[in-house]
Amino acid sequence: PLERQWWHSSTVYQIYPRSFCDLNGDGIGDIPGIISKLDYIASLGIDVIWLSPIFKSPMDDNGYDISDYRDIAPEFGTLADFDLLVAEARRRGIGILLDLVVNHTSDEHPWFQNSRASLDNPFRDFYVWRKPGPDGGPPNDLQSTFGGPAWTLDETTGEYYLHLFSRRQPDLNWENPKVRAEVHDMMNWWLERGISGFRMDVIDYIGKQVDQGVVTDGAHLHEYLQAMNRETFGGRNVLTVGEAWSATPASALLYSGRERQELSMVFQFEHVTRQWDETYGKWQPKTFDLVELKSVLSKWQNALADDGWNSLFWGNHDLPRAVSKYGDATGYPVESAKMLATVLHLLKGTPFIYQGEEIGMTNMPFSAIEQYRDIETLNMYQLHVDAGRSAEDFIMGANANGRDNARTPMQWNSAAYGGFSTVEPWIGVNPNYASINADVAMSDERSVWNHYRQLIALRKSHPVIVYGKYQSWLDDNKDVFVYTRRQDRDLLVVIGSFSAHEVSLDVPEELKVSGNCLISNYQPIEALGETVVLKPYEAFAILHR
Ligand code: TEU
Ligand code: CA
Repeated sequence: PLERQWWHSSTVYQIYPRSFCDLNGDGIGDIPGIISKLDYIASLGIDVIWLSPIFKSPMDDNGYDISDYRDIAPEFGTLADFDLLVAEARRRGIGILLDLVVNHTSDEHPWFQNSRASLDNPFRDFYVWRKPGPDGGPPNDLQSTFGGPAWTLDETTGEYYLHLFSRRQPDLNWENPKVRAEVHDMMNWWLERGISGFRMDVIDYIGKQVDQGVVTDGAHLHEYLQAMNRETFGGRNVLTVGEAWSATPASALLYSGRERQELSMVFQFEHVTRQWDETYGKWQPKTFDLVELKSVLSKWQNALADDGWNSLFWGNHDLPRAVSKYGDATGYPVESAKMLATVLHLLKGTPFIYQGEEIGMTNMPFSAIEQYRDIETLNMYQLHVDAGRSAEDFIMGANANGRDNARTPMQWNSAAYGGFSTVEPWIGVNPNYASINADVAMSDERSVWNHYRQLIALRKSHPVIVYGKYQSWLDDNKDVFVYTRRQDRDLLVVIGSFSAHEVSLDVPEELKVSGNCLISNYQPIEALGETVVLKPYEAFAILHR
């Protein structure tokens, strides 16, 4: 039987602190800025905030390279600011998730400074060191996600160290029980400060078996997660979500199965990677295919129907803006953003909203590589150009799928820099800030923001949305997503058109029902007959009892 958890009916809001709100006028978002926007977040109905990393860091990867796990990056504020944020959020019924980045640290972390100092330093085995290969080169051909070999030679000791991300993000050696103990200790230190859980960065990597070339789903991965659960958050009623790009429905059940004592849920990315080119990955976007997207979403809904739990998201700080990726940011920005919200938030699972998604923020039309900030984009640009690919082609790919699309400053109002800061921010502001911003959104009851607010409230008032059995319909229809949720006498029919044209839909016999229209992005529809003609990106949900 499914034991009910508080986070089953919660909605999580992800903040990328660097780009959320700058209160001290240095062009970089900060914690006092977040505190100043808690009423905005609370009025949306949010239950939990996930903060991308706020810890001390040289910011090589904007904080995903941590040099001190127990202090706040000065550009974001102080520990006192953080404690105030936790208290002020709790006062509004909002919990704080921290981003646990423990597959690797920054190369400026004292552990690594020690580890690289000498072969016999006590911290040597906190990281993954190997002798050069027979040709004097890297020990094996593991590659970094950010381009190039995953090994860098350290002159001092003449050995290579592993970094599956940037060379300034050395991988911790999780086979070392001292590493695991230090991580557990640090996690408890933060749990004692009143946080509500963790988002766990590339957690599928921590069981890596380097000499076998195994990076994800290593032999000890779930053993480490069960130990982490036992030693830290297990006894507390907190939320844990593991980022696992490698997750499959089968492995997701290992991470989030109710009897597993591991995590609450994982972020899986199959709906993202299916849209990537086999050779160039995300830098060569494929044309959008709704039938494929629906089949992936249905697969995951069905796989975790009776055990485990899904996370639901379109975007995050690594992904392009939802309305640009899956909707129609030029033709029907408001209708398609609302449609995307509707079809995602009425699925079974916990929805995650990425900052700005709730006001329909769009991708950023950068035209030159100099405007980009993301280390992944800059590294891959260099590799593509060195390999003879045209800069224009790469920029087109970065415009479509680059991570900086999600990292332009949050748009608060029509003042300079979108009200994010009083000075030129660390990255360009989207030129559409005067029309797409929180002020405009909150004052317009037909706004994307209000549509999200309604969806978040619906989840709290209708158990069929939280626990209803999912069934997809018309799977081969290339324009429309149709699914139902069923619980006791409640039948929820959800329909969303992904087309910019009018679409006539033949309604399946079982769905010819009438009821209460819970939400719609045009006029409410209360009954379904033989056919229904859907306007561009029309979406609605009918609750039939
Ligand atoms: O991302 C994991 C990760 O692999 C992504 O970088 C993804 O593969 C890539 O963006 C797709 O092109 C996590 C964090 O979310 C990301 O921001 C960090 O850069 C990365 O780990 C390293 O900590
Ligand atoms: Ca600031």
